[in-house]
Amino acid sequence: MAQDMRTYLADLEAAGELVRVTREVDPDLNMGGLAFQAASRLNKAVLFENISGHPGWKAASYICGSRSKLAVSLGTTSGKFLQELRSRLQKGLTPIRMVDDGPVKEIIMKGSDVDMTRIPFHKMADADAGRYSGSGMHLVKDPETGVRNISLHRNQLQGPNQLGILIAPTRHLHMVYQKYEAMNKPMPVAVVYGHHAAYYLAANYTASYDVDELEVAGSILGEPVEMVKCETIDLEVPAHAEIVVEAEIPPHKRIVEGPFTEHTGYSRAGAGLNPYLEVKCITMRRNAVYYALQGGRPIAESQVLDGAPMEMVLFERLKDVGGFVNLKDVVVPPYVGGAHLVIIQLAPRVEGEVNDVLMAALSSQYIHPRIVIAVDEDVDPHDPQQVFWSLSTRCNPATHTFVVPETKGLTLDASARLVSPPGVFPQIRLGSKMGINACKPPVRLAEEREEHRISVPQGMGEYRIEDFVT
Ligand SMILES: Cc1cc2nc3c(=O)[nH]c(=O)nc-3n(C[C@H](O)[C@H](O)[C@H](O)COP(=O)(O)O)c2cc1C
Ligand SMILES: [Mn+2]
Repeated sequence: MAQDMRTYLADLEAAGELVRVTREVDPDLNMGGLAFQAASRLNKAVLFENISGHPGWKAASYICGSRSKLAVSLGTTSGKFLQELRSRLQKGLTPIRMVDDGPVKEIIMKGSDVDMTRIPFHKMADADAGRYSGSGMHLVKDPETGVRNISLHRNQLQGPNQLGILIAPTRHLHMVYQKYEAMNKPMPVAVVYGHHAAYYLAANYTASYDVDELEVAGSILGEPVEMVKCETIDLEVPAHAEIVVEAEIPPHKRIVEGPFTEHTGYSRAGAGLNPYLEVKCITMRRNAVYYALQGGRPIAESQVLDGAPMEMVLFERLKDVGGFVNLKDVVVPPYVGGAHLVIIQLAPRVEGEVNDVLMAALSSQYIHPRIVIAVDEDVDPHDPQQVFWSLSTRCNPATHTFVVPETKGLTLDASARLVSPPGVFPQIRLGSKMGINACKPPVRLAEEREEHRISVPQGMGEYRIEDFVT
């Protein structure tokens, strides 16, 4: 049986990771805040079953909102999640399978029937311009090679058949759009709202430009993705998606989009004149469940979704720097906002090795990381307290840090200087990078390394306070 959003929701519920809300909620007033509380206070995903103004609709939030939930999607545990993801991807790509029909065609709306306002997009934060979606996987094809790409982009509800979009420069979608703009042709795009988490992991995995990310999705799913032809544009879409929106992005046309609260917690960066989608057709399942992904800090689903593939890709890259690195872990902390800060754990072997690894972490296919902290094998990179302790006791700022000025900045990084005209697409920022070595001296310098051994309170491990308290 094809794995889809419904099988994933059932698996989450069985694992105790999902709560249901039957009381009426309102997409403009409280859906965002309630979803956020379900995640932050209950650590649960939530299924809203009664949405004001949207009879018959259900919407799910935070289904990819923590490592333990993503682990459910791969049938594993949080601790084994990255290993499982890596082993599924190491099996290679899984070609798609074309089918003639699928559940996503149960309802088809074209022409004057198209009405995006029927889908319960919601206002996520106080600063937002209105209702948004963060769960749309944008599927496009390179006009020259036909290679498919999927990536998540925010969509502003701008009218019954118009959606705003933010396309950060250097994204694969931007490369494809630039090719269409050069031909002065509209870019066909199919947006998938709601599917199994494996699709979302594939959409956030930055594969090489020449890799079809639906074949990546198949490998993560462990079964070929079944695809059906679109009704109005020359693309194929996953047959078991909840909702598919068929659209075109016209060339060289812009409209004001935003503000919208991003994973940084800020809303202005990225907003301004941006491209938009003209919706041609909506196809969906009967009783479609909308994925009301919630943006903003401190637990942005985007941070969890972006973070997991990033940790895996960076681990693969860093372990081979200079031939071999005694690399223990790579952590994109879910609490920092925007994956701009990454912590790596290693036992350096020789002098200089840490800086080589830091540089590689700062210049991968991901542009997000701009501060990377290296800690040693006796410091838990998941524990902020231990990382801070390591920074304060092992990092001599004059000799253990470096800054690279003038590097590519992320569009959403408000701290990076905007070098293109304000509010004009594409927004180009100039940032910088910092590497911080909070490791012990390398293994080669045994004496100096020993000087940094962490002392243990006397008798720990042999005596238990419980046995002494009367
Ligand atoms: C929830 C979520 C929302 C996102 N929104 C945007 C967005 O609005 N614009 C953008 O350029 N990238 C956005 N991203 C990041 C890209 O989707 C992501 O980096 C993706 O891997 C890029 O695909 P590519 O490597 O094929 O270019 C978002 C990511 C997540 C998880
Ligand atoms: Mn891509």
